[in-house]
Amino acid sequence: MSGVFTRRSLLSAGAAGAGGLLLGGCDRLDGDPAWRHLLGLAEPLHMGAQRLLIGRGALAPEFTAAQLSPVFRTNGNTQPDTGEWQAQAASGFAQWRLLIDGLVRRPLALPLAALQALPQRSQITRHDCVEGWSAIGQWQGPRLAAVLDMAGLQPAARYLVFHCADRFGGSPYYESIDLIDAYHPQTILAWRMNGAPLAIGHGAPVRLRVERQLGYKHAKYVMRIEARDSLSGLYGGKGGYWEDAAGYQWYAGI
Ligand SMILES: Nc1nc2c(c(=O)[nH]1)N[C@H]1C(S)=C(S)[C@@H](COP(=O)(O)O)O[C@H]1N2
Ligand SMILES: [Mo]
Repeated sequence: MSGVFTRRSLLSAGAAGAGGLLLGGCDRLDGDPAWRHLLGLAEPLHMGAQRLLIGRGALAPEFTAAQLSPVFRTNGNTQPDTGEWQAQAASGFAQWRLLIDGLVRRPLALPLAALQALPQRSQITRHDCVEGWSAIGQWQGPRLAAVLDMAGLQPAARYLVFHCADRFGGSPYYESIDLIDAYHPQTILAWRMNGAPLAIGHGAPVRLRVERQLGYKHAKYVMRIEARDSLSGLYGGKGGYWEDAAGYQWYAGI
């Protein structure tokens, strides 16, 4: 996690590596995005460090059915209190629609059946909550990428915001990710968990699984996915409920 690498240790590691590179020609170093990052020219350290050292495209570990946790606890809100979601739950989510809007060419309102009809991905992964617990579960759903391709992102789109049905003290839960995580192969809109439709407590009818990040990024009760060019001006401006409310890091890569 973020505490492992300091700017100082990265700079010295980079300097050591640079010695070898320099032998091969310093022009190569100048254009190297990783090196530009170490010089402080690129994005914030934590996110850049992950991309540099292990790659943001790397897969999260997957497990076997024998390794599934016997109990996968619920956390945070376990039942939205908004009337719209409650009415939809009462009718088995028959009227539920996932809205895809913002910077897309074709705004969509997808019923659950449309998500179920897309090619499915199933993965057994470990969920890590910052509060200090982990659990291994199986998740199934279409890749977020498939839904984004249906809607067609506009060129200015940089972030996907997940608007949820639940609130804490009147503030809606929301989360956001960038396009690297949105198109990551393990980023799915999960409607099944452990071989059964997603339970209410785990985010029915659909939740985000963004397996390379901590638990709070995995938005439950997703109602709307909004493509944006910036996160500023949205609620507290930090890109997520816990980021705004408690200073959690927006990029929660593990
Ligand atoms: N909409 C919404 N999504 C949420 C939360 C929440 O309270 N509301 N809690 C987050 C946190 S902190 C964790 S650890 C996981 C918990 O998921 P689970 O209830 O399936 O264990 O959901 C995340 N996504
Ligand atoms: Mo969490």
